[in-house]
Amino acid sequence: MTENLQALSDFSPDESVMLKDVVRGLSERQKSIPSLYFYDQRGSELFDAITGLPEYYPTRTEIAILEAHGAEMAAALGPGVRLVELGSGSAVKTELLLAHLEGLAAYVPVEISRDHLVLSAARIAADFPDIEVLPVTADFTEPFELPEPSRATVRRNVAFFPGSTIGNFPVAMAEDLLRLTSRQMGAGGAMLAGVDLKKDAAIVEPAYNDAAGITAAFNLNLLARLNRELGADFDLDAFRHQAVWDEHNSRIEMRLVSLQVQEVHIAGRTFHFEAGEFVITEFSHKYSLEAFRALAEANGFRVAQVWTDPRRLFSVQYLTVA
Ligand code: AVI
Repeated sequence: MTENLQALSDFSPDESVMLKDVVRGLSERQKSIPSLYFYDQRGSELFDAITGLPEYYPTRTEIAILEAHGAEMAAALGPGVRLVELGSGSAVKTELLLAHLEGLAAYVPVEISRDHLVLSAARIAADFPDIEVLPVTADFTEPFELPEPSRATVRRNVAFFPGSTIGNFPVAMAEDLLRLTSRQMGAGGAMLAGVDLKKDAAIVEPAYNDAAGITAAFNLNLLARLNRELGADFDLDAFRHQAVWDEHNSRIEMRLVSLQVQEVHIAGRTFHFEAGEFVITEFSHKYSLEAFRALAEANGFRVAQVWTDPRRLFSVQYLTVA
């Protein structure tokens, strides 16, 4: 282990939470499964493959914005920052930002999955030997304690939340997360967030219905995971991936559609599916700049600066605690 990397204490998230979440979601009239369960080992690999697809514009566009404006972002953040990354799966983006930040007090990646966290924290610590890396295993939608750096003084806390993961939260949960994060970062704090922008359905829909079928495999992998980890008996050939643009709610809705009348069993419970009935597996909200400003400003932040690409597909937004 490198000297600048703090060891992690043991933390095992409650496995029965997944069973509870899945049973609750499948018991509703409109069945759903929380999208956070996409990301087992295979799901994370498939998501990585998605980010390189020709139709999937968000990742490469956000990286281009960080490449073009990373120095301005670092200047806005200033020295003495404790940079708290919410979710730590975004290697390239983090490195692009860290490369510009001078006098960082500490880098604090926060992740629920210990395995992901150990790998990403070790990589950053090795690539940036001068940065103190203080990983935290926690669910960042709940309050958690910020670790203190041993060598530097913290002048301000800044949350880094790239990837438009905020778009995967239902709006009420995005509001809760913004409020909680503004409180956690505290007075003088800020947040640098990647936010996918509202655009023509002709661009958004293909990003979630790629020709190579990787997003379909990513969606169906959720059922394979439930079979393996919860002993469910989903027939993967009896469901199909669907992703539709919902203009009214300005979001992509990912679904798994039942191809026939069928029953699925999980932990002694039976779930009935009609032919054509679907399970919602993910929302991916796309915000206009005005809509995101209203969301941020009603929930503890002020939009201080926004960077976008020339086609205005994606944005990186610097929000200061109000
Ligand atoms: C992680 N998240 C921002 C992705 C998105 O675009 O909403 C997840 C994803 N789902 C299907 N493709 C990618």
